[in-house]
This record gives sequence, structure tokens and C-alpha cells, in this order.
Amino acid sequence: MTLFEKIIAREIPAKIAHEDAHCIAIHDIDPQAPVHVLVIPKRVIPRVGEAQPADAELLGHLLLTAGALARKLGLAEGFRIVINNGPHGGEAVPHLHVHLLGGRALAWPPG
Ligand code: D5M
Repeated sequence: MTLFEKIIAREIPAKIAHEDAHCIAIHDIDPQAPVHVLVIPKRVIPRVGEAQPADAELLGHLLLTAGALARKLGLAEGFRIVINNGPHGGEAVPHLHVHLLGGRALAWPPG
């Protein structure tokens, strides 16, 4: 079971920002911005590079959910969505998740 499956199963506590039939959104335990939320599909896809055409609707749902959360969490001045993929992408948890970051001006390019 991945860490995020354990959070979805309520075996590990998390601060939940949103939940529906297809995903859960939690506040990151190590926030990199005033708002840092992870939008996580309940169906495990290890990383976006392994997603399949059958995952299209779910991937769209994750982005729409991140956008809705950005509105709900007051990120009208802007935000960033990040998906880390694999070791060089900085992916630590092998369960696809969308980072939603905002609440401050974010630097570019990322490290
Ligand atoms: O992102 C994995 C993210 O998961 C990273 O930003 C820390 C976060 N994390 C790790 N453990 C927890 C718990 N227990 N609750 C909430 N957030 C957590 P990655 O893209 O894989 O580097």
C-alpha cells in the first residue's frame, strides 16, 4: 500500500481539503508555500508517465479539482500545479499526485 493509500484508508491522519469518489486532496505535511495541497487519485497510477488513455477522465478530474481548490483556498492572484515524475523529477511517493502551490509569488525556473 502506498502512503497515500493509507491516508485514503484513514490509517494515517492527514488534513483533508477535499474528497470525492475519485480523489482526495490533503494539505502537504512539508508545505513549500502558504498553500500546498496534494490532489491524489484513489485509483493508484504510479506516475503520470505511466498513465494510460483509460486514465484520461481521471487525470482531467485531478486538474479540475486542483483549479476548484485554488478558487476555494483564495489563490486568485495565481498558483502553480506540479506533477513530479520519477527520481529526477523529485517524485518521492510512487502514487501520482498533483501539487497545488500558492499564496506567494513563486520563482521560475524550479530547481
Ligand atoms: O511529493 C510527495 C509529497 O508528499 C511531499 O511534498 C511531502 C508529502 N507528504 C509526505 N508524507 C505526507 C503525509 N503523511 N501527509 C501529507 N503529505 C505528506 P513528491 O512529488 O512525491 O516529492
